[in-house]
Amino acid sequence: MKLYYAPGACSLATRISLHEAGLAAKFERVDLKTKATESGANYVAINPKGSVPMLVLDDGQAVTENVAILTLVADLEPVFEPGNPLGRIRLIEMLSYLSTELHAAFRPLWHGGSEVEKLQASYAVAGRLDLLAGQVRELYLFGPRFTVADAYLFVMLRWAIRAGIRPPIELLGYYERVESRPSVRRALKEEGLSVDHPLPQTPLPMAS
Ligand SMILES: N[C@@H](CCC(=O)N[C@@H](CS)C(=O)NCC(=O)O)C(=O)O
Repeated sequence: MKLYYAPGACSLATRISLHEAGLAAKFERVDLKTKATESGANYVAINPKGSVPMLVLDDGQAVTENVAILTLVADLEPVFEPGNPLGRIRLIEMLSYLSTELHAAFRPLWHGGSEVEKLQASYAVAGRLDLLAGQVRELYLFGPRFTVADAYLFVMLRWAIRAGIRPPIELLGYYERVESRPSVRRALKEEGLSVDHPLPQTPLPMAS
């Protein structure tokens, strides 16, 4: 397998999940601005969407979209499946929320939104993190088992911290718990990312 990624981007969730699953893969960095890969290829010619992640399977089939890729990795490693009757469906439900509601809420922060749009986005992210904080059961989103959804939420929390959005208190311990997993440490190191992110103390300004 080969994962096309950008350091610290949402593709980090796939790298963490591959490591958790013990699945070997090659990794090719993509410059999201120039769309050049580290081997000098034009990424848009490889993936017309131009976004990461993209996972190329050993038979050459390419899979895009976080929800599909993370579900695929979970299918390859059954330990990821939440241990409840609707396990796989609950996992897809959570991945979909993370993708369409939380991940999407960040966009104005990264893509040149106005100050008002950025503040609105910060509140949207904070609200969605609050909702998710209520879903952490025991250690992780689905109880004692770490799943691909935790890998995705970890990356979103990392972004929130970088953007100065204070995560709900319940998610601070969760963040540190996930960050201390060997798969996560390894993935951060491989992407040249710091493990110690200071947690912001300043609340968001009041919305007008
Ligand atoms: N719909 C895609 C979106 C992935 C996405 O937003 N990737 C970002 C990095 S986190 C990206 O590649 N942005 C650059 C671009 O889309 O040109 C998915 O869920 O996988």
